[in-house]
Amino acid sequence: MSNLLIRGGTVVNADRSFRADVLTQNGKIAAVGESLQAPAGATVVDAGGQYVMPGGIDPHTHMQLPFMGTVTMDDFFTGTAAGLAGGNTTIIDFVIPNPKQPLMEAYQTWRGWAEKAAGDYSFHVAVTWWDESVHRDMGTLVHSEGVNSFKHFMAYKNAIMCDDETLVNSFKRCLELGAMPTVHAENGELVFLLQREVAAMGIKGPEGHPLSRPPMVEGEAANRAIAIADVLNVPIYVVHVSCVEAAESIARARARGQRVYGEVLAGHLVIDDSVYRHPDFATAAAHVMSPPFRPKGNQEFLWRGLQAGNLHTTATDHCTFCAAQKAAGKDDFAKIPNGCGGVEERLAVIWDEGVNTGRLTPSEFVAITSANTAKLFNIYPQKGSVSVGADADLVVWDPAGTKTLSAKTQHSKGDFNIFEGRTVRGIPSHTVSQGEPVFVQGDLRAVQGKGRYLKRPAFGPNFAAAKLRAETLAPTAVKR
Ligand code: URQ
Ligand code: ZN
Ligand code: ZN
Repeated sequence: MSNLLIRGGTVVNADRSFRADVLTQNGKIAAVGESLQAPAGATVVDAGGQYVMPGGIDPHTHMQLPFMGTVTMDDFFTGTAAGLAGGNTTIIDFVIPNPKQPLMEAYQTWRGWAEKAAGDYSFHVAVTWWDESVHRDMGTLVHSEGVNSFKHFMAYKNAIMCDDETLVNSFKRCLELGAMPTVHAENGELVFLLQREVAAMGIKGPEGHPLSRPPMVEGEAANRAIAIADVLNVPIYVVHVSCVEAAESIARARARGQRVYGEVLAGHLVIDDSVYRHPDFATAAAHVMSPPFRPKGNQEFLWRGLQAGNLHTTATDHCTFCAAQKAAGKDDFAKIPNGCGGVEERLAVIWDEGVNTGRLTPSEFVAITSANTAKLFNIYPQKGSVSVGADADLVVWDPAGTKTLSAKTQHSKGDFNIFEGRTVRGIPSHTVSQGEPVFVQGDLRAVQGKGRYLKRPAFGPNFAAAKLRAETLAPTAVKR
C-alpha cells in the first residue's frame, strides 16, 4: 500500500471544518494536522483551496439486479467505478431473494457478483417471504456475515412484496438480533389496483406511472410500517422518501420520540413529475422508478426534512436500465423496468443544490452524504469520518470546479442521465479509496475486484432500549 499526503486542504467532518493535512498509510488515515511531512516515496496531492471530506456512502444501490424480467446495466464493477468518479467510495446494495428462496443462498449469489467491485460494499438483505428458515437465516446473517439491516418491499405484488405478517415477524426478529429493519414504503395492493384502473382509462404511456402511485400510496405504507415498528419497539429506516405524506409520517413519529430514520434520493430532491409528460417515450420511460418523481413542492419539503433532521441520509437507488430495456413497457407502463441511475452524480448535485444555495453547510453535506449512513448502519467512524484510524476513503472537493452532467460523459453503463444538462459547481478533483487515488482530475483508475466486503456489526443494548419504553409505559398489573 502506498503513502499519500493530502496537503493544504480544509478537512470537513460532520461535526466541524478545519484546516489540516491528511496522511494515509496502508489504507488507513495515519495523521490529520497542520504541516504534516510526506514520508519518502509518498504521493502528494495539493488540496489548496479545496475540501477534504469522507468519501460518499450510498446506502441504496442495485448493481447487477435481476428485476422485472431483465438485469440492470451496471454490474458491481461499473457501478462502483462510476461512484468513485463522483466521490462515492462505499455502497450498501441489496440481496433480494426470490420468494421461497433461502436467504443464505441469495446472499452467497450476491457475494459472488460483488467480488468484481472497485470500491467497498455491503448488503442489506431483503426479507421477501417468511418461515422458520428465514428466521434462522436472519440470525446467521447477523452473527456470521456482518449484516445488520433487513429490507422489506411493501410494493411489487406477486413479486417481492411482503405482507403485514412478514413485516411483523421480521421486524420482531430484527429487534431480537439488533438489526435495522428498512422499508420500501408503497402500498403494493393499491398500486396493483391503480395500474389496472389507469390502463382501463386507456393510459398506456409512462404518464400512467405516477397516476398509479400517488403520494398517499407511499404515505399509507410509511405510516403503517412506522406504526408496526412503534408497537414492536424497534427502530425503522424508510428508504427513498419522496413526498410530503411520507416525510410527515416520519416527522410525526419522531416528534413522539420514536426512532424513525428517513433516506432521500438525490433525484427526488431536484426532479419533479413533469418528466413523465415528456413527449419522447424513451425520456419519460427513463424516469420510471418507484416511488415516482413527485409534483413540484415535494422537493423543497424533502430539503426542509434534511435541514430539520427528520430525514437523515441521501442515496441514489442506482438501478440503471437502457432504452431497449425500458421499451418492454412501450404499450404498458406497468411493464417498464423501474429504476434510474445517479451513483456518480449524487454528491455534486447535492452540493450544488444544497451547499451553494445555503440550505446546507459543508458539514451538514458530509452528514447526509456519508457520516449519518455510517452511524445508522454501524460502520462509523471506520467510514464517514476523516480521523486517525478510519479507512482512507476520501474525496478532495473542488468547490470552484464546474461540470455539465450528461450520459455522454458518465461512467455508468446506463444510456440515460436523469440530471442531463445540469451544470454543477463543486466537483471531486480526487477520490481516494483504501489510500489509493482512484480518480484524479477526470482520470478514473478504478481497479476491478479491489473493493472489499464490509461487515456491519449488530447494534448493541441501546438498540433494545426501545423495549424499555414499552416496559416503562406498560400499565402495571391490576391487583384484583
Ligand atoms: O424499488 C427499488 O428500490 C428497486 C427495485 C429499484 N427500482 C426503483 O424503481 N426504485
Ligand atoms: Zn425501492
Ligand atoms: Zn431500491
